[in-house]
Amino acid sequence: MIKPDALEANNTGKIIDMIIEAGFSIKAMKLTHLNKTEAETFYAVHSERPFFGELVDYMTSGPIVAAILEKDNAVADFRTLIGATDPAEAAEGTIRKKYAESKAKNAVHGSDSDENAAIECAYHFSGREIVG
Ligand code: IDP
Ligand code: MG
Repeated sequence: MIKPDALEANNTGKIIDMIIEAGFSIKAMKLTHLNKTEAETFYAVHSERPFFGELVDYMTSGPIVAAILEKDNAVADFRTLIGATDPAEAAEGTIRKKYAESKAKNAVHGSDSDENAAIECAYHFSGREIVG
């Protein structure tokens, strides 16, 4: 996902360019606006964390772009491309180093495992058959 802060700052196109330049192919993409229930469901794994309310408020504060990306070693390579959760700790040249506002408003989401990627893809694009 490209998160609300990045859309608000008009960084969507630059972030998509970086994703394509890094060798990912876009298999599906949409602009959407999560409601509270959707954000709570998507981030249910974090429901006990102290920042959960802040995270849900932020993720519902504006539109997002959801995408399904394909690449060999996609999960690990995408996390390398986006950088650490906190932009202050993200490596130079990463998406979060360039475009994240803060540890909370950090421009992009990446799945943390192949299993969760499949769940998250289905969450955003349910009913759509993902080929290849
Ligand atoms: P990740 O996005 O790098 O995988 P996670 O630890 O899975 O990081 O956290 C999910 C999201 O929750 C982060 O991307 C960020 O938006 C938010 N978040 C994580 N830690 C904090 C925090 O300490 N304060 C506020 N928001 C946070
Ligand atoms: Mg995570």
